[in-house]
Amino acid sequence: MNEKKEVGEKAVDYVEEGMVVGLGTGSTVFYTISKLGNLVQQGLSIKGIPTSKQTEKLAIEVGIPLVSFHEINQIDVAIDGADEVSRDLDLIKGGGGALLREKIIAKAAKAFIVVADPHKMVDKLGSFPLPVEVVPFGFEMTMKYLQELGGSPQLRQKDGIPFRTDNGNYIFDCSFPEITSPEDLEKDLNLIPGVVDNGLFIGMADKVITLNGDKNISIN
Ligand code: ABF
Repeated sequence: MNEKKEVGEKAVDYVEEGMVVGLGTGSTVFYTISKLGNLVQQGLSIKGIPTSKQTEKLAIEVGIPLVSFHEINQIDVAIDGADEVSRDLDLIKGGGGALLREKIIAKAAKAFIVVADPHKMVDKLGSFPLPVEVVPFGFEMTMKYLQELGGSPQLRQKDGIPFRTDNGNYIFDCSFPEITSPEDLEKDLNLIPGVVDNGLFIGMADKVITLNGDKNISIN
């Protein structure tokens, strides 16, 4: 079985009858959502709240009933992928461009479970360029402020034009020579006018499902 499928499907063990489930975005949680769809067909009653339009479409395809924030008081569990996972279970997310909705949903969830193939596990965050979502207005200035924080921002492009998130914003993929304090960097970035949010998820993950050196499921 492929690694993403193995860890993605394992996450359904944490979903119980009647739960509201935050549905992440990406190629690993794809398997979680697909398996949840099978379980729904077999009679499991859950409601999903998607982190992106792409996931909304997938959830509808596999038959998971969806809800919006105005219909719920809380999310029982959110399940999502990551681009990097540190030993402290801090994360870089946003490679797929859905970081803002992912963070809103992870924050609102009683439990936040990350599904990550073993290549995502790192000693220290920062090899993966940090995605930073910015409003288009004045993005040239926002870029300068990102540089002043030590970053090398690249405006994400798709088909030769700036990539737009589901919220209509741009993404800077921002390399830092070293991320010494992810907590401080997350806050400093979000203090820049024009920055909507960034892909550092610090102290948010309750559990990470991955594979260990022997390629067995490992729950951290
Ligand atoms: C998502 O998972 C995003 O934040 C991230 O970009 C993506 C990457 O993971 P995968 O390898 O599962 O596609 O949550």
